[in-house]
Amino acid sequence: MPNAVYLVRAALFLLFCSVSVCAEEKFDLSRYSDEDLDKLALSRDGKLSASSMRALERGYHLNADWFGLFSMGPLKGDFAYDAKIWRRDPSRVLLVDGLYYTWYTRSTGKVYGFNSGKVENKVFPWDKAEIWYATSKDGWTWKEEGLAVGRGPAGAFDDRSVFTPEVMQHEGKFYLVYQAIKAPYLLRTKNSVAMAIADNARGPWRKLEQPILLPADNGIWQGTEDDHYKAIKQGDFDSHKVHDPTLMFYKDKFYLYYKGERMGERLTAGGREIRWGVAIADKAEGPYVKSEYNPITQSGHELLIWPYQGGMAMISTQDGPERLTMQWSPDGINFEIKAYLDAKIPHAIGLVESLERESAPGAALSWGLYHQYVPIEGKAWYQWGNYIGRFSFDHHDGAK
Ligand code: AAL
Repeated sequence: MPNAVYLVRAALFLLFCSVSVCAEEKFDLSRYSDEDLDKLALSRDGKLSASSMRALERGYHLNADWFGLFSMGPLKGDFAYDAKIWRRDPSRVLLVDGLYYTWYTRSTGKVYGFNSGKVENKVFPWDKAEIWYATSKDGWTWKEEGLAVGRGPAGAFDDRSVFTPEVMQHEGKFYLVYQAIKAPYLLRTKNSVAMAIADNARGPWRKLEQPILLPADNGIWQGTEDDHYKAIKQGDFDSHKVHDPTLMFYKDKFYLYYKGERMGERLTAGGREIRWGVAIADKAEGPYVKSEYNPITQSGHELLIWPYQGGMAMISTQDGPERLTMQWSPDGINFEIKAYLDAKIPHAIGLVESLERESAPGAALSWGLYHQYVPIEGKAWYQWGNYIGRFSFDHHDGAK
C-alpha cells in the first residue's frame, strides 16, 4: 500500500532528521542556475548551510542596483539650524512655476515630555505645532513663507496640534494631509489624519470639517493609568495612532498610506511593533476605506514610498524586522524586499516630485529633504534641536 509506505517514510524522516538536515533535503536546488550558485559562492555538490539556503531563497545576489548610500547635510537661509525653533517632518517638495515648495511641522516653546504635572505643557517638538511652508529657487537656500494650516478652535479635533504634513498636487488642486491631536495630549491619546485643500500652493487652505482617517476602535486599555503599554486587547495594528499620512493618486484611486501604532505596544524581532497600512478612496476628499490587506508591512517608521515601474517602491527605515530595507510592490500592497540598506538613513524624508524616477530604483531619491536631530547634553531626545536638511542617495558601486 503506497500510503502506508509513505506514512512510515514520513515518520522515519521526522524521527531521525535534525532540523537543518531536513531543511537541506527538502530544499529544491534545481530551481537555481549555476550563475545563482556562483554569485553566492556555492557549489551544486557541496552541503548547504541554513544561511546559504536563505541567501538563494531571498536572492541576496540580486538587485545590487537597489542598494545605495545616503549623504546628509544642512541647508541655507531660513532652514539653517535655529535652536529656538523646531522645524521637522518636511513634506514632498513640489516644483510650482519654477519655485520649490515644502510644508513642515513648526513649533516653538519649551518641551517638557509627558507627566510634567501640567497637561498644558508641550510634550514633544510636534506638540502645539502648526504647518508652515517655505520656498526655494535652487533647493539649497530656503525662505520661510509663513503659516499654511493652524490649529482649530478649542473643542475641535485639531485644537492641540497639527503636524507631519504631506502634500499632493492633483488636477490643479493642492491637498495637504497631516496628523491632528485634540487636547489633552497624554500617552494614551489617539490622533487623527486631517485634510486641507487649496487652489494655490500659497493657500488659502480650506480644512475639511472631519478627519479623513481614525485609529481602529477595537483595542481595550488595561486600567485607567495613562500607560500605553498596558492593554487587555491590543486590537488592530493601528488601534492607537495613525501617523505619517502620504497621499498618492494611483490606479485611478487615491491611496492614503500611513503608519499604525498599536495599543499595548510590544516588541518584535526587529524592535517596536510598527506597521504600515493603506486606505483607498475614489475621491481625494474620501471616504477612505482601510485595505483588507492591512497591515501591508511588518516594519517601517516615517512613510517613504513612491511610484516606480507601475508599482510602488518604498524604504522601511527603522522599527521592525524589515527595517533598513528597500522594497517594491507591483500593486502598492504586496511588497518584496529588494535590498538591505546601510543604517545611515535620513529621518522623515520628503521626496522631490519633479525628479525623473524611472531610470533607476533610487532615482527618486537623487536629492530631497529630511530632519536632523541636534543632541543637547543632559537633555532627552525629544528636547534636542531639529532642523530640516538635504540628503542625496547614490548607487553604490562596489568596485570603487
Ligand atoms: C515621527 C512621525 C510622526 C509622529 C512623530 C511626528 O517620527 O512618525 O510625526 O507623530 O514622530
